[in-house]
Amino acid sequence: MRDVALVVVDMLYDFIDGTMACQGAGEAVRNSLKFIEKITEGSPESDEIIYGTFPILFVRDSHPQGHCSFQAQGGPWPEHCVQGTHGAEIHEALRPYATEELTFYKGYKKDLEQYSGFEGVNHAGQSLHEVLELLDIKNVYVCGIATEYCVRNTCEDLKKAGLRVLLLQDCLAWVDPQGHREALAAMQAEGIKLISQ
Ligand code: VGL
Ligand code: ZN
Repeated sequence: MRDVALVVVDMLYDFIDGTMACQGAGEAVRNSLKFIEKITEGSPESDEIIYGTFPILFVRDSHPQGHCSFQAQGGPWPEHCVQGTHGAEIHEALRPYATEELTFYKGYKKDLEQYSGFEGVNHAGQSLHEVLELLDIKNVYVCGIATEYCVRNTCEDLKKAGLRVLLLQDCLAWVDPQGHREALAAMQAEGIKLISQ
């Protein structure tokens, strides 16, 4: 199982209980944590996935003040995930699994909306895509928020790059229930595999 990774998209306080609190977020965090606990156990002797051999990559929406996606600037969204605020932080239950090298920021340019985490960059300037290639990852599990926006765009870019994408459908939260269902159906039709853990 050395070519498998998990990508956790935008499990940040503003999307969980903040200015853009999404439906299902509490469940999504609990189930993601369960999944992570499952994949990080096992022993070197077994075929199980071993802690540390299963990279967990985190995507973080990270906006400057006055970002173009905010309503005050004529965008569609309330102010959210402003750099340096609590709302932009990864949920504390998941944070122990995040490392600097495997945390990728997006939406940090004032005039650019970036739903997909694919081109997100870490502090060393490497993109998520680049790091997945360096790690020789062929299969990615994806969980996160919001299904219709950042999760969908990230999954589609991963799929287009030739990866096998396994979407953890119990580990998602959404802006709108119908939008969530439609996004799942569309992704499934594109060859993204929906799985329940
Ligand atoms: C997102 C809207 C604006 C997301 C981010 O993470 O899905 N949605 N910024
Ligand atoms: Zn955003």
